[in-house]
Amino acid sequence: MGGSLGPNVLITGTPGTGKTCTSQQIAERTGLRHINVGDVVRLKQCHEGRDESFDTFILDEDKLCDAMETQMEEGGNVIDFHSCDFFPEHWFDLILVLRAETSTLFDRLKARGYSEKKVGENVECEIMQVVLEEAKEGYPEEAVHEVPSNTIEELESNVSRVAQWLDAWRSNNAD
Ligand code: DAT
Repeated sequence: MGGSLGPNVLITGTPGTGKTCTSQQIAERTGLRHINVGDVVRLKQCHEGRDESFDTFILDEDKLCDAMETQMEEGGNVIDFHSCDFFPEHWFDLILVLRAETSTLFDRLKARGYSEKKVGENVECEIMQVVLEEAKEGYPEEAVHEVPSNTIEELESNVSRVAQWLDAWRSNNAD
């Protein structure tokens, strides 16, 4: 699959697991275009306001998919978002689900200035493997890879893994 500019890679995981950091490094290393979906939601107003009790945006999923569609169909993107069950399945060729240890995630989210409630909800989400289950339900088993993201070595290994996968994809799909 993939579009004229190559495949699309999704980097997903609970907030704080390292999606943005990992996606940025993948983009620098491979030339894939980084789409931070949270930024698209804010800039293109793909939401119906904020849910104050959860301190998050209420997503307008259809509007978000419309806003991303042209670039996704072209391919050649690395997408970073904490949820993936509403994207069209054919958009993604490879899905990495980043995982972090509870104490690591707790420290990162605290450092981000999240409220105790929001830190607790996200840590619980990680322990319950919510994002992993969502990815497994929505995408073919062989496309979904669960990887640890606690240390800089693991970050580098995850970036290299995507770069190697992409090299193989490019040579398999060369004219
Ligand atoms: P996300 O986009 O999933 O919310 P992020 O990329 O903003 O997460 O990372 C959160 C913080 O953790 C940020 O300060 C960078 C750091 N970090 C991310 N992945 C890491 C890793 N594998 N090792 C060490 N620090 C990491």
